[in-house]
Amino acid sequence: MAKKNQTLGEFIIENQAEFPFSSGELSRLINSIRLAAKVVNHEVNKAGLVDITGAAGETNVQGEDQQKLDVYANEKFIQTLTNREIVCGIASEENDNFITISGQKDDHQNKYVVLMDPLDGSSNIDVNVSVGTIFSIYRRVTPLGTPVQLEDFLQPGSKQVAAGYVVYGTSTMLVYTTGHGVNGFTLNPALGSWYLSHPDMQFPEQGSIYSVNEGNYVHFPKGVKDYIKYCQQEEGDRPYISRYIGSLVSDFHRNMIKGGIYFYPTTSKAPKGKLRLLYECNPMAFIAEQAGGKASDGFNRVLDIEPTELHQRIPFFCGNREMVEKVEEFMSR
Ligand code: AHM
Ligand code: MG
Repeated sequence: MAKKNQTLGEFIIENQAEFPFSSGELSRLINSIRLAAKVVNHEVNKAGLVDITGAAGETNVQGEDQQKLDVYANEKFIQTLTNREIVCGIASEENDNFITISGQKDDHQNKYVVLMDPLDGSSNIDVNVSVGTIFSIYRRVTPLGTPVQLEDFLQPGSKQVAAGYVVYGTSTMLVYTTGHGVNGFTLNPALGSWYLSHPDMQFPEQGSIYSVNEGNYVHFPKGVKDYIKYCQQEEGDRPYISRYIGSLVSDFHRNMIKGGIYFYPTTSKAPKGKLRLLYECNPMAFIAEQAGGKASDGFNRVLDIEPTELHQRIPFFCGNREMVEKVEEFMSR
Protein backbone atom coordinates (compact mmCIF):
# COMPACT_ATOMS: atom_id res chain seq x y z
CA MET A 1 0.00 0.00 0.00
CA ALA A 2 1.56 3.30 -1.13
CA LYS A 3 2.02 5.76 1.70
CA LYS A 4 2.40 9.44 0.99
CA ASN A 5 5.80 10.86 1.93
CA GLN A 6 7.63 7.54 2.01
CA THR A 7 10.89 7.67 0.09
CA LEU A 8 11.31 6.08 -3.31
CA GLY A 9 13.71 3.54 -1.76
CA GLU A 10 11.16 2.53 0.90
CA PHE A 11 8.42 2.36 -1.72
CA ILE A 12 10.43 0.02 -3.96
CA ILE A 13 11.24 -2.34 -1.09
CA GLU A 14 7.62 -2.43 0.14
CA ASN A 15 6.20 -3.05 -3.31
CA GLN A 16 8.84 -5.48 -4.54
CA ALA A 17 6.31 -8.30 -4.89
CA GLU A 18 4.34 -6.40 -7.52
CA PHE A 19 7.28 -5.82 -9.80
CA PRO A 20 7.84 -7.96 -12.86
CA PHE A 21 11.54 -8.13 -11.94
CA SER A 22 13.37 -10.55 -9.75
CA SER A 23 14.42 -9.22 -6.38
CA GLY A 24 16.74 -6.25 -6.51
CA GLU A 25 16.66 -5.72 -10.27
CA LEU A 26 14.03 -3.03 -10.35
CA SER A 27 15.69 -1.21 -7.46
CA ARG A 28 19.00 -1.19 -9.34
CA LEU A 29 17.36 0.06 -12.52
CA ILE A 30 15.27 2.75 -10.84
CA ASN A 31 18.29 3.65 -8.71
CA SER A 32 20.35 4.42 -11.77
CA ILE A 33 17.51 6.44 -13.30
CA ARG A 34 16.91 8.48 -10.16
CA LEU A 35 20.64 9.11 -9.81
CA ALA A 36 21.03 10.29 -13.41
CA ALA A 37 17.87 12.39 -13.02
CA LYS A 38 19.40 14.20 -10.04
CA VAL A 39 22.59 14.94 -11.95
CA VAL A 40 20.65 16.19 -14.99
CA ASN A 41 18.33 18.20 -12.76
CA HIS A 42 21.32 19.97 -11.25
CA GLU A 43 22.57 20.89 -14.71
CA VAL A 44 19.13 21.93 -16.04
CA ASN A 45 18.75 24.28 -13.07
CA LYS A 46 22.00 26.00 -14.02
CA ALA A 47 20.92 26.49 -17.64
CA GLY A 48 20.10 30.16 -17.04
CA LEU A 49 23.73 30.74 -16.05
CA VAL A 50 24.88 29.82 -19.53
CA ASP A 51 26.15 33.36 -20.23
CA ILE A 52 28.32 33.08 -17.16
CA THR A 53 29.45 29.49 -17.50
CA GLY A 54 29.64 29.45 -21.31
CA ALA A 55 27.37 28.09 -24.03
CA ALA A 56 27.60 24.74 -25.78
CA GLY A 57 30.76 24.37 -27.81
CA GLU A 58 32.59 26.99 -25.69
CA THR A 59 35.01 26.66 -22.83
CA ASN A 60 33.79 27.96 -19.47
CA VAL A 61 35.69 29.94 -16.89
CA GLN A 62 36.97 26.76 -15.24
CA GLY A 63 38.39 25.71 -18.60
CA GLU A 64 35.80 22.92 -19.00
CA ASP A 65 34.18 22.28 -22.36
CA GLN A 66 30.47 23.09 -22.28
CA GLN A 67 28.03 20.61 -23.69
CA LYS A 68 24.53 21.00 -24.98
CA LEU A 69 22.20 19.86 -22.22
CA ASP A 70 20.55 17.16 -24.29
CA VAL A 71 23.94 15.65 -25.10
CA TYR A 72 24.90 15.92 -21.44
CA ALA A 73 21.67 14.24 -20.29
CA ASN A 74 22.16 11.47 -22.84
CA GLU A 75 25.67 10.75 -21.58
CA LYS A 76 24.67 10.80 -17.91
CA PHE A 77 21.79 8.37 -18.37
CA ILE A 78 23.89 6.03 -20.51
CA GLN A 79 26.74 6.15 -17.99
CA THR A 80 24.61 5.35 -14.95
CA LEU A 81 22.61 2.63 -16.74
CA THR A 82 25.77 0.98 -18.05
CA ASN A 83 27.35 0.78 -14.62
CA ARG A 84 24.67 -1.54 -13.22
CA GLU A 85 24.68 -5.23 -14.20
CA ILE A 86 21.12 -5.20 -15.44
CA VAL A 87 20.86 -3.47 -18.85
CA CYS A 88 22.08 -5.21 -22.02
CA GLY A 89 21.26 -2.40 -24.43
CA ILE A 90 20.18 1.23 -24.64
CA ALA A 91 18.45 3.02 -27.49
CA SER A 92 18.21 6.80 -27.28
CA GLU A 93 16.54 9.49 -29.35
CA GLU A 94 19.99 11.12 -29.39
CA ASN A 95 21.80 8.14 -30.98
CA ASP A 96 21.34 6.77 -34.50
CA ASN A 97 21.90 3.19 -33.35
CA PHE A 98 21.37 1.25 -30.15
CA ILE A 99 24.26 0.67 -27.74
CA THR A 100 25.26 -2.87 -26.74
CA ILE A 101 26.29 -3.45 -23.12
CA SER A 102 28.10 -6.73 -22.69
CA GLY A 103 28.40 -6.56 -18.89
CA GLN A 104 31.48 -6.52 -16.68
CA LYS A 105 32.24 -10.19 -17.38
CA ASP A 106 31.56 -9.65 -21.08
CA ASP A 107 29.03 -12.49 -20.95
CA HIS A 108 25.85 -10.69 -22.10
CA GLN A 109 23.86 -11.89 -19.09
CA ASN A 110 21.93 -8.64 -18.48
CA LYS A 111 18.21 -8.98 -19.14
CA TYR A 112 16.73 -5.57 -19.86
CA VAL A 113 16.81 -2.97 -22.61
CA VAL A 114 16.13 0.71 -21.95
CA LEU A 115 14.80 3.14 -24.56
CA MET A 116 14.84 6.81 -23.71
CA ASP A 117 14.47 10.40 -24.73
CA PRO A 118 17.07 11.91 -22.37
CA LEU A 119 15.89 15.52 -22.66
CA ASP A 120 12.54 15.98 -24.31
CA GLY A 121 11.35 19.46 -25.23
CA SER A 122 14.92 20.74 -25.14
CA SER A 123 14.00 23.80 -27.25
CA ASN A 124 12.34 25.07 -24.06
CA ILE A 125 15.57 25.22 -22.06
CA ASP A 126 16.67 28.62 -23.35
CA VAL A 127 13.43 30.17 -22.10
CA ASN A 128 13.33 28.54 -18.66
CA VAL A 129 10.36 26.29 -19.40
CA SER A 130 10.03 22.71 -18.11
CA VAL A 131 11.66 19.83 -19.94
CA GLY A 132 11.67 16.11 -19.22
CA THR A 133 13.28 12.70 -19.55
CA ILE A 134 11.23 9.75 -20.81
CA PHE A 135 12.20 6.08 -20.37
CA SER A 136 10.83 2.70 -21.33
CA ILE A 137 12.03 -0.75 -20.21
CA TYR A 138 11.60 -4.17 -21.83
CA ARG A 139 12.87 -7.65 -21.12
CA ARG A 140 15.10 -8.79 -24.00
CA VAL A 141 13.65 -11.44 -26.33
CA THR A 142 16.92 -12.87 -27.71
CA PRO A 143 18.81 -15.50 -25.66
CA LEU A 144 20.93 -14.49 -22.68
CA GLY A 145 24.62 -14.86 -23.37
CA THR A 146 24.38 -13.34 -26.85
CA PRO A 147 24.70 -9.66 -27.81
CA VAL A 148 21.46 -7.66 -27.80
CA GLN A 149 19.75 -7.36 -31.21
CA LEU A 150 17.49 -4.82 -32.90
CA GLU A 151 14.49 -7.08 -32.26
CA ASP A 152 15.00 -6.64 -28.51
CA PHE A 153 14.16 -2.97 -29.01
CA LEU A 154 11.43 -3.33 -31.64
CA GLN A 155 8.82 -4.77 -29.29
CA PRO A 156 5.25 -3.47 -29.12
CA GLY A 157 4.61 -1.12 -26.19
CA SER A 158 2.31 -3.69 -24.58
CA LYS A 159 5.46 -5.66 -23.68
CA GLN A 160 6.96 -2.86 -21.56
CA VAL A 161 7.77 -3.94 -18.02
CA ALA A 162 8.21 -0.38 -16.76
CA ALA A 163 8.06 3.17 -18.09
CA GLY A 164 8.29 6.62 -16.65
CA TYR A 165 9.33 10.20 -16.98
CA VAL A 166 11.13 12.89 -15.03
CA VAL A 167 9.72 16.38 -15.27
CA TYR A 168 12.20 19.16 -14.47
CA GLY A 169 9.55 21.69 -13.50
CA THR A 170 8.93 24.05 -10.61
CA SER A 171 9.64 20.88 -8.67
CA THR A 172 11.41 17.89 -10.16
CA MET A 173 9.28 14.77 -10.24
CA LEU A 174 9.83 11.14 -11.18
CA VAL A 175 6.64 9.40 -12.31
CA TYR A 176 6.67 5.73 -13.24
CA THR A 177 4.69 2.54 -13.63
CA THR A 178 5.54 -1.15 -13.59
CA GLY A 179 2.04 -2.10 -14.65
CA HIS A 180 0.50 -1.70 -11.20
CA GLY A 181 -0.70 1.88 -11.33
CA VAL A 182 1.27 5.11 -11.55
CA ASN A 183 3.15 6.78 -8.71
CA GLY A 184 4.83 10.18 -8.61
CA PHE A 185 7.84 11.12 -6.46
CA THR A 186 9.04 14.68 -5.84
CA LEU A 187 12.72 15.48 -5.36
CA ASN A 188 13.72 17.31 -2.22
CA PRO A 189 16.76 19.08 -3.69
CA ALA A 190 18.21 19.92 -0.28
CA LEU A 191 18.35 16.25 0.75
CA GLY A 192 18.62 14.67 -2.69
CA SER A 193 15.76 12.28 -1.80
CA TRP A 194 12.59 11.48 -3.73
CA TYR A 195 9.34 11.35 -1.74
CA LEU A 196 6.07 9.77 -2.78
CA SER A 197 3.95 12.88 -3.33
CA HIS A 198 1.42 11.55 -5.86
CA PRO A 199 0.37 7.97 -4.98
CA ASP A 200 -1.79 6.07 -7.48
CA MET A 201 -2.15 8.82 -10.07
CA GLN A 202 -5.35 8.71 -12.15
CA PHE A 203 -6.79 10.93 -14.84
CA PRO A 204 -9.91 12.64 -13.45
CA GLU A 205 -13.21 11.26 -14.84
CA GLN A 206 -13.80 14.34 -16.98
CA GLY A 207 -11.17 16.20 -18.96
CA SER A 208 -11.43 19.83 -20.01
CA ILE A 209 -8.01 20.71 -21.48
CA TYR A 210 -6.76 20.17 -25.03
CA SER A 211 -3.06 20.52 -25.84
CA VAL A 212 -1.97 20.80 -29.46
CA ASN A 213 0.21 23.09 -31.56
CA GLU A 214 -2.69 24.94 -33.21
CA GLY A 215 -0.28 26.83 -35.43
CA ASN A 216 -0.27 23.68 -37.56
CA TYR A 217 -4.08 23.73 -37.88
CA VAL A 218 -4.22 24.18 -41.68
CA HIS A 219 -2.03 21.10 -42.11
CA PHE A 220 -4.07 18.79 -39.87
CA PRO A 221 -6.30 15.99 -41.21
CA LYS A 222 -10.00 16.87 -41.41
CA GLY A 223 -10.91 14.71 -38.40
CA VAL A 224 -8.46 16.62 -36.19
CA LYS A 225 -9.71 20.00 -37.44
CA ASP A 226 -13.27 18.92 -36.66
CA TYR A 227 -12.26 17.74 -33.19
CA ILE A 228 -10.57 21.09 -32.47
CA LYS A 229 -13.77 22.90 -33.55
CA TYR A 230 -15.70 20.56 -31.24
CA CYS A 231 -13.36 21.50 -28.33
CA GLN A 232 -14.06 25.17 -29.01
CA GLN A 233 -17.84 24.87 -29.34
CA GLU A 234 -20.06 26.34 -26.65
CA GLU A 235 -22.06 23.37 -25.40
CA GLY A 236 -22.21 21.49 -22.09
CA ASP A 237 -18.78 21.69 -20.45
CA ARG A 238 -17.25 23.17 -23.63
CA PRO A 239 -15.41 25.20 -24.83
CA TYR A 240 -12.44 23.37 -23.34
CA ILE A 241 -9.32 25.11 -22.09
CA SER A 242 -6.38 25.27 -24.50
CA ARG A 243 -2.93 24.74 -22.93
CA TYR A 244 0.23 23.91 -24.88
CA ILE A 245 3.70 24.08 -23.37
CA GLY A 246 5.50 22.32 -26.22
CA SER A 247 7.13 19.86 -23.81
CA LEU A 248 5.33 16.53 -24.08
CA VAL A 249 6.24 15.51 -20.53
CA SER A 250 4.91 18.73 -19.01
CA ASP A 251 1.76 18.81 -21.13
CA PHE A 252 1.06 15.15 -20.33
CA HIS A 253 1.76 15.63 -16.61
CA ARG A 254 -0.63 18.55 -16.34
CA ASN A 255 -3.32 16.74 -18.29
CA MET A 256 -3.04 13.62 -16.13
CA ILE A 257 -3.53 15.71 -12.99
CA LYS A 258 -6.16 18.14 -14.29
CA GLY A 259 -7.83 16.08 -17.02
CA GLY A 260 -7.10 16.63 -20.69
CA ILE A 261 -5.81 15.39 -24.01
CA TYR A 262 -2.46 15.94 -25.73
CA PHE A 263 -2.19 15.37 -29.46
CA TYR A 264 0.43 15.69 -32.17
CA PRO A 265 -1.26 14.65 -35.42
CA THR A 266 0.26 14.28 -38.86
CA THR A 267 1.02 17.56 -40.62
CA SER A 268 2.24 18.26 -44.14
CA LYS A 269 5.71 18.91 -42.63
CA ALA A 270 5.57 15.72 -40.56
CA PRO A 271 3.44 13.34 -42.66
CA LYS A 272 4.05 10.44 -40.25
CA GLY A 273 3.69 12.60 -37.13
CA LYS A 274 6.51 14.12 -35.11
CA LEU A 275 6.79 12.05 -31.95
CA ARG A 276 8.81 8.85 -31.75
CA LEU A 277 6.93 5.64 -31.06
CA LEU A 278 9.66 3.98 -28.99
CA TYR A 279 11.08 6.89 -26.98
CA GLU A 280 8.02 9.07 -26.44
CA CYS A 281 4.68 7.51 -27.38
CA ASN A 282 4.96 3.99 -25.94
CA PRO A 283 6.13 5.00 -22.46
CA MET A 284 3.53 7.78 -22.25
CA ALA A 285 0.84 5.40 -23.54
CA PHE A 286 1.72 2.80 -20.88
CA ILE A 287 1.55 5.43 -18.13
CA ALA A 288 -1.70 6.84 -19.56
CA GLU A 289 -3.41 3.43 -19.59
CA GLN A 290 -2.18 2.67 -16.08
CA ALA A 291 -3.71 5.98 -14.97
CA GLY A 292 -7.10 5.15 -16.52
CA GLY A 293 -6.43 7.09 -19.73
CA LYS A 294 -5.94 6.07 -23.34
CA ALA A 295 -3.40 6.52 -26.14
CA SER A 296 -4.09 6.16 -29.86
CA ASP A 297 -2.53 6.96 -33.22
CA GLY A 298 -5.96 8.24 -34.22
CA PHE A 299 -7.31 4.79 -35.09
CA ASN A 300 -5.46 2.13 -33.11
CA ARG A 301 -4.12 1.52 -29.61
CA VAL A 302 -0.52 2.79 -29.50
CA LEU A 303 0.66 -0.14 -27.34
CA ASP A 304 -0.41 -2.64 -30.05
CA ILE A 305 1.68 -1.10 -32.85
CA GLU A 306 4.44 -3.43 -34.09
CA PRO A 307 7.52 -1.19 -34.46
CA THR A 308 9.54 -1.48 -37.65
CA GLU A 309 12.39 0.93 -36.94
CA LEU A 310 14.09 2.52 -33.94
CA HIS A 311 13.25 6.12 -34.73
CA GLN A 312 9.75 5.47 -36.08
CA ARG A 313 7.29 8.37 -35.77
CA ILE A 314 3.54 8.17 -35.31
CA PRO A 315 0.63 10.59 -34.86
CA PHE A 316 -0.19 10.62 -31.14
CA PHE A 317 -3.39 11.27 -29.16
CA CYS A 318 -3.15 10.69 -25.44
CA GLY A 319 -5.10 11.58 -22.32
CA ASN A 320 -8.55 11.15 -20.79
CA ARG A 321 -10.20 8.06 -22.21
CA GLU A 322 -13.40 9.82 -23.34
CA MET A 323 -11.52 12.63 -25.03
CA VAL A 324 -9.28 10.22 -26.97
CA GLU A 325 -12.34 8.20 -27.99
CA LYS A 326 -14.03 11.37 -29.20
CA VAL A 327 -11.12 12.36 -31.42
CA GLU A 328 -10.99 8.79 -32.81
CA GLU A 329 -14.69 9.13 -33.63
CA PHE A 330 -13.99 12.32 -35.62
CA MET A 331 -11.01 10.68 -37.36
CA SER A 332 -13.05 7.70 -38.55
CA ARG A 333 -15.90 9.78 -40.02
P1 AHM B 1 12.03 16.80 -29.18
O1 AHM B 1 12.16 15.35 -28.83
O2 AHM B 1 12.89 17.19 -30.35
O3 AHM B 1 12.20 17.70 -28.00
O4 AHM B 1 10.55 16.97 -29.77
C1 AHM B 1 9.44 16.54 -29.01
C2 AHM B 1 8.68 17.74 -28.53
C3 AHM B 1 7.61 17.42 -27.55
O5 AHM B 1 8.06 17.47 -26.24
C4 AHM B 1 6.62 18.50 -27.79
O6 AHM B 1 5.32 18.15 -27.41
C5 AHM B 1 6.71 18.73 -29.28
O7 AHM B 1 8.00 18.29 -29.65
C6 AHM B 1 6.58 20.16 -29.63
O8 AHM B 1 6.68 20.30 -31.01
P2 AHM B 1 6.21 21.64 -31.75
O9 AHM B 1 7.19 22.70 -31.35
O10 AHM B 1 6.28 21.28 -33.19
O11 AHM B 1 4.81 21.95 -31.29
MG1 MG C 1 11.67 14.12 -27.65
